[in-house]
Amino acid sequence: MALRPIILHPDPRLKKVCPPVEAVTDELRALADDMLETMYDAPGIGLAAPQIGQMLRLIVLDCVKDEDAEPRPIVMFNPEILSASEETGTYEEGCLSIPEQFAEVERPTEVTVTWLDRDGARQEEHFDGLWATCVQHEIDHLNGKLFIDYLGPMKRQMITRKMQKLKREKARA
Ligand code: K1U
Ligand code: ZN
Repeated sequence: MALRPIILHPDPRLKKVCPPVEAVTDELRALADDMLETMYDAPGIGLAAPQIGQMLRLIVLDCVKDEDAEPRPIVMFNPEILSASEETGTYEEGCLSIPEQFAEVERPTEVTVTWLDRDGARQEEHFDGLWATCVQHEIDHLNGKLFIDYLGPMKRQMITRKMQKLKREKARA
């Protein structure tokens, strides 16, 4: 297993729609393991393949925040939202590709998602709370959408400018 560098916004790879995975192979299972390791190391509660420059529909998540509770890593190939609640809620979201920036985003509070698991078997599950927010955030990454795309143009531009500055500073260091 290996840690993968996380791509920072702005980057054209974070704006692309990713194609589906055709088959779940050993190589893709190894990639998913690297993504989980990278997510836990960050630390984060989710990670999408394009965030490490892999342009395919793969996300990982584990929204168990209590350090004393059992972790619940989930690997989803080709995840799809089957239904979303009419009820919406706001959560202050962050993103590993936009470090130290947070903003309230409104999304459905509950979603039902289907995906292929690491054995290539079809799964379906209903998510609420932070799990629902996180899985929607990660699926957005597969469609080239970032949480800042839900904000007004002024806020989005302010965050993008901060990130451009951060990337310039990192490139000089
Ligand atoms: O996709 C990503 O960039 C990961 C992102 C997921 C996410 C966070 C908040 C709302 C929706 C989706 C993160 O994990 S940011 C880091 C974070 O939220 C966190 C880190 C450590 C402990 C708890 C949360
Ligand atoms: Zn993100």
